[in-house]
Amino acid sequence: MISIALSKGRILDESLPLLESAGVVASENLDASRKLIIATSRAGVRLIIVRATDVPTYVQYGAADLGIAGSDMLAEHGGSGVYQPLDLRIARCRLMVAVRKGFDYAQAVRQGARLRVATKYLQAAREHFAAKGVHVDLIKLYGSMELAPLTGLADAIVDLVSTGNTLRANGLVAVEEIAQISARLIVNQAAYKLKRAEIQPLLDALVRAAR
Ligand code: PRT
Ligand code: MG
Repeated sequence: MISIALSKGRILDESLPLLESAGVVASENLDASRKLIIATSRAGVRLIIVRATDVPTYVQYGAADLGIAGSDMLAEHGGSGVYQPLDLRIARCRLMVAVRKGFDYAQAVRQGARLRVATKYLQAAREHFAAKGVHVDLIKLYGSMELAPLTGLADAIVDLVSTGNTLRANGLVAVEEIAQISARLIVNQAAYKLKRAEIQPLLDALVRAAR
C-alpha cells in the first residue's frame, strides 16, 4: 500500500487534477467527506488528509510514502528524511516581507536597527534577515499575519502573497521577496528504496502529468 499525504485547501484543489492525470482518482468527494483516509481508483494507493504544515512530517517518518507540500512548509520543516524529486509548479505564490503603507522600511532596516517581525515562517524569516544583517525580534503567529502591523504587534510580517488582494485590503504593501513558492512532490527516503517497484511507476506518471 502506498499512502500519499495531502492537505485540504488550495494544495488539494490543484493536486487532484494532477493525480487524476496520473491515474489516481479519489473514491469520494473530498470537499464533502470528513474521512482522513481515502481510497483511490488506483489499486494499492490511498490518500491521507493532514494539515499543510504536517505533510513533511508524515512523509519524514514514513507514515505516508509520498506527499504534496508547499516549498514554504518544506523550508520550515528542514526536509530531513524526504526526497524532493519533482516541482509540481502548482499552488504558486511568493514569500514576502510586508509593512503598513507609509512605513519607512528602508529606514527601519538600516544598520544596527531592530525590527519586529510577525510570521508563521520563523526559519525563512530568520535566514532572510540574518543574510541582510538586520536584527529581528521574531513573533510566531499561526494565521492572520496581516493584523500584526495594524495592531502594533509588529513592524513587518513575512507571509505568502499570490494576488496581493489580502495585503491591499488591509493597507499593507510588500517590500521584499524572500522566495518563490510552489508545491513539491516529496517521497520518504526509506520507502523509495524499499517500495521502489510500487513508487516508481506512480512517480513517472506524476512527472508526465506535471509537464
Ligand atoms: O488555512 P489553514 O490554516 O488551514 O492551513 P494553511 O494556511 O497551512 O493551508 P492553505 O491550504 O491555506 O495553504 C497551503 C499551501 O498553499 C501553502 O503552504 C502554500 O504553499 C500554498 N499557497 C499558495 C498559499 C497561497 N498561495 C496563499 N496565497 N497559502 C496561503 N496563501 C494565503 C496567504 O497566507 C495570505 O493570507 O493567502 C493570502 C494571500 O493571498 P492573496 O491572493 O490575497 O495575495
Ligand atoms: Mg490558509
